[in-house]
Amino acid sequence: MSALFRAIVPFAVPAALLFAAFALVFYSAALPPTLDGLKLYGPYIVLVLGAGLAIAFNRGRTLLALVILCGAYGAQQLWLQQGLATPTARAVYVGLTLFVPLNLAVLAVLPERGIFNRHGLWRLGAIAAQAVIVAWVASAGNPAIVDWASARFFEPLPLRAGRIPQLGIAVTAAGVMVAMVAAVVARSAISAALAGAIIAFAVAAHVPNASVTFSIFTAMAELMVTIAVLQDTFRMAFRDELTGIPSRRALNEQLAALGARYTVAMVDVDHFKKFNDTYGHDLGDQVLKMVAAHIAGVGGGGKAYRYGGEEFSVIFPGKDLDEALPHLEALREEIESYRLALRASDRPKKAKRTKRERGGWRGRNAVSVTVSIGVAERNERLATPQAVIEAADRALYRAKDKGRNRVSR
Ligand code: GH3
Ligand code: MG
Ligand code: MG
Repeated sequence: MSALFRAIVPFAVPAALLFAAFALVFYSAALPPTLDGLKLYGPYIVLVLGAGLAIAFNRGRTLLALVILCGAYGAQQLWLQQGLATPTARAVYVGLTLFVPLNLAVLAVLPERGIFNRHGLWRLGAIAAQAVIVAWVASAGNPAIVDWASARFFEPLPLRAGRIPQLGIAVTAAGVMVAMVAAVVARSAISAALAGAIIAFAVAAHVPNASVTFSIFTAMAELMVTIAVLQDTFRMAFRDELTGIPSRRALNEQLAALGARYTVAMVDVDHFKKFNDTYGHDLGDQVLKMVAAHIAGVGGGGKAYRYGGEEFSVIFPGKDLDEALPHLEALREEIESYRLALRASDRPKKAKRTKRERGGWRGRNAVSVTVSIGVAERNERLATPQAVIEAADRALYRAKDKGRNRVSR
């Protein structure tokens, strides 16, 4: 349930803005005439807002998506208002319906590489090259390419009413899928926004000569990628990048909001320095992800945070120590019995066998780790979150002293 919820969350804003776009178009005639300028200049206004934000946060993909969407709107204003009767208009239209969804989908899977560097320049150059190709096809008056690109490849498709060529529909559908998968896999708001932007652009392109509709839908698409900057920035601030669980900053906010009864556990991976030395930092990272996933799944309403390095915190709001203990004990056992499979390249060279390995503690093709846990609850003596954390830390040291792989209070 919560996994499904997490997968859906990034799509909430694009879905709401799509809905808003339909509502705005539906009621646009009823809007006061003083808003007419807004209807036609919306995409330019959002471009300025969004580009400012994208530059301030160094978000190259957002800036390029804004350029693409606003450029498409500019092209609509220049060439498509009179419909698709002329060869130029048809060439521009076919170019837009192919290249806009294609590029937005590509941006959804590309890594973020910032703006003012050679990556940004290359990406901008690739987009400009496509614009040049469309301009060349349009001005050379070569209808053969346009005819081919807008051909009806698949006759029985019941899409006669639409103007978007079948090739464009195929690119749109594939682009939406690709962007959605990227959004779910990377839990990325910008990829989700790009999926929404492809859909919004398809609606706009469906009515190429209806300027207000085109304007509203492209402006909403721009708004999607702009808001995604804020969502992704928020996520970066409050989620730990490696493990994907909430970060120290989120922990501090949670601590400040706690009531009079809660329990704090500090979890520390045992002998982790040695693990890194034996298996390398990359496998160490993988183990940290695995450990974090287990801690995040702890029962009893415990909330997991990466405190730093190989240390994690679990907060049990409203629970006392005795209520939290069984869940922490279960967590410790779960991590102890979990085996992480090794690829051949991860296996240690023969010289680097550790003592624990020889003791049969690890299998040959799998590794495992243990954790020590210190627990403390709030009471009259430990009245502040800071004091409770320190007490949990002291309990953690006792767990280490007693031989590790245990829960101490
Ligand atoms: P102990 O059982 O006493 O906790 O021993 P330890 O080796 O785990 O303790 P120590 O705090 O000395 O070592 C922590 C190690 O965790 C040091 C560092 O190499 C490793 N570490 C911290 N953060 C990361 C990380 O993000 N990735 C990886 N791979 N290792 C990390
Ligand atoms: Mg440590
Ligand atoms: Mg440790």
